[in-house]
Amino acid sequence: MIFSAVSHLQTPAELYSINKESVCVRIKTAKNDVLQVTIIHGDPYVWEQDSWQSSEKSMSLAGSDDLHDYWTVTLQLPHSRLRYGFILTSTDESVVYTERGFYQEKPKHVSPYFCLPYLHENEIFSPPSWVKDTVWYQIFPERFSNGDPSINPDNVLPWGSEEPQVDSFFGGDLQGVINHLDHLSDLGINGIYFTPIFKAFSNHKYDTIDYMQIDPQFGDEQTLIKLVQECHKRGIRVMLDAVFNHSGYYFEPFQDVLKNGEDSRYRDWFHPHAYPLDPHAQKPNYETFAFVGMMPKLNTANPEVKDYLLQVARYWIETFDIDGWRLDVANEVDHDFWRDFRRTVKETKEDVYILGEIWHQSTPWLVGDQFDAVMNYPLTDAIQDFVLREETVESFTQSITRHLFSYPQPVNQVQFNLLDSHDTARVLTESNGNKNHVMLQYLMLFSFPGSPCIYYGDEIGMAGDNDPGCRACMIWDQNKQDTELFTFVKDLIQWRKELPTMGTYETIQFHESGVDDVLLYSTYSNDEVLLIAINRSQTAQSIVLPESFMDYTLIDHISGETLDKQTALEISKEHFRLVKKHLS
Ligand code: ARE
Repeated sequence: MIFSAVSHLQTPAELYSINKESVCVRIKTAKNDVLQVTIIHGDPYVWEQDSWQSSEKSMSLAGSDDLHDYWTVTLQLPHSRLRYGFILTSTDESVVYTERGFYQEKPKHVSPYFCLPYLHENEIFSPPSWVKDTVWYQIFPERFSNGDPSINPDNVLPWGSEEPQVDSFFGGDLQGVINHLDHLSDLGINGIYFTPIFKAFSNHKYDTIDYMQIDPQFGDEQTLIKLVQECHKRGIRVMLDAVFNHSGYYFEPFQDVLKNGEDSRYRDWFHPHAYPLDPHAQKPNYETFAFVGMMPKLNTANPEVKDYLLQVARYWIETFDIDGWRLDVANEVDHDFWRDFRRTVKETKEDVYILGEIWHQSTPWLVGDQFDAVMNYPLTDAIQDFVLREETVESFTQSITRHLFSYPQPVNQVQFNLLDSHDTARVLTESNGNKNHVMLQYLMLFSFPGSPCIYYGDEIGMAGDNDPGCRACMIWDQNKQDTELFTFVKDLIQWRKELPTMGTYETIQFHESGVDDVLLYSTYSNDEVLLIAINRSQTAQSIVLPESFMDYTLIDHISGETLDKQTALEISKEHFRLVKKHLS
């Protein structure tokens, strides 16, 4: 047995509570090295004479990546506490693995075993329950629709008249969103993520001037109240974008420091290195977002700054009843600030969704005291690597397994999943215009755990290179919209609502398809099972069904066709199959 690969460090992904009465325990071993893992478990205080009383339960092999097998088990905890260890069995030996290393026999005393001292309800990761049933739509307000020309910015361009530049203005506003809510309802989305709407200098509004005012080019407080009301009437939740890592250049406190230098009462709201501040230097003499002098980094550890920003966070919830905050550059703000942010926001409205913008592995922010989720760009990359970049099925399943097992399943189920955004090229452009590949990516996005997001215009086939190309005006001329793609995305959203095995399931299992270009996986929710086959190739493929699906009546979810105990599955070129196991 390869002892060095055996690992259980009680990380959040290896020991997490599902509710007050049960926990999930995971352990990883070298790939194909261990035949069986059994967990030894019991209440730390149940002894007889000097011997700890424990039980044993088999663990399941839940997945494998290129290096490890992942074993998992769920335990019920009568008294919210637990001691546990593992019996590892390979072909030629069996050992006991505990917090103090390996033993040949089960230690009689409780002290070497791993310990979960007490499971506190207020320490259980508990995202808002509505998120896993939400399909998001991201709107860049300046480019969705111009509903009120009376508030156009001075240098506004005719709608869609030219490719967007970094400083273009086309007059998109909140009234324009209200005017098109039926398009969103028809699509079936039930959440909108708005990039910033507060008063700022640029067209993207990430350079805030006033955190307490809606940008006049987008509308006023009454318009936002009406927008949120109209969304809520349609069962659509509303999430705004909080830019707390930095302010804009024209933010009054920063202007004061520019003017008064170290005599300014706001100098500790920022991170100056020298005076006078020089915003136009190649590398400014104060902390900024990236090296952008127009985006001075806020000192969120300063109690005055924290109080101010927490007041902002509370104000937009209390006044406009918003349902979520997306947190810009979230990984560069201190954890202590985010802990206080969560307390403040959840006190104001307990089921607000807190979404951090982090592009990498984010466990330190997802342990229940800060964010509910992050923007799941690693999933975006994995999906594109398989569909667009010829990554092998084996390599894809290994990387996605590693990613999914790096988080507790409750975290995976509320991650914000996306194919693109205002910070990336659009999915159709990334797919070199291949609409079938776009559809396959959307199917994967909608069939993995998490809450999927559609970037405005993708549903009608808009293309666009990376920022600013991906921020073109929404196309409202139906003759220029890809209605076939719209219908497909609409169907996907409907299937997701119909099938608990799309997105909100407990487990996912990958199968050998036997064909290099076909990805085959199944998802399990209670007693429902869904098999998903994705063929990225230019030719129709026939795959042998997994053993566990043979001798069963299967139903094609799209055609309704009954597949009577057959052993193979046909998949058209660049297409997919959704097949349900008929268990009754
Ligand atoms: C402007 C230009 C860009 C240029 C950039 C250089 O438009 O073409 O590349 O300046 O700094 C906002 C505007 C942008 C603007 C930017 C700076 O929307 O148009 O770009 O301000 O003025 C990293 C961060 C991530 C950040 C991206 C942009 O981790 O937080 O960079 N995203 C947020 C917002 C942006 C916003 C800002 C931050 C600033 O979503 O819209 O930009 O408030 C890899 C890395 C990521 C990196 C990512 C993208 O994957 O892992 O860390 O994200 O690439 O670069």
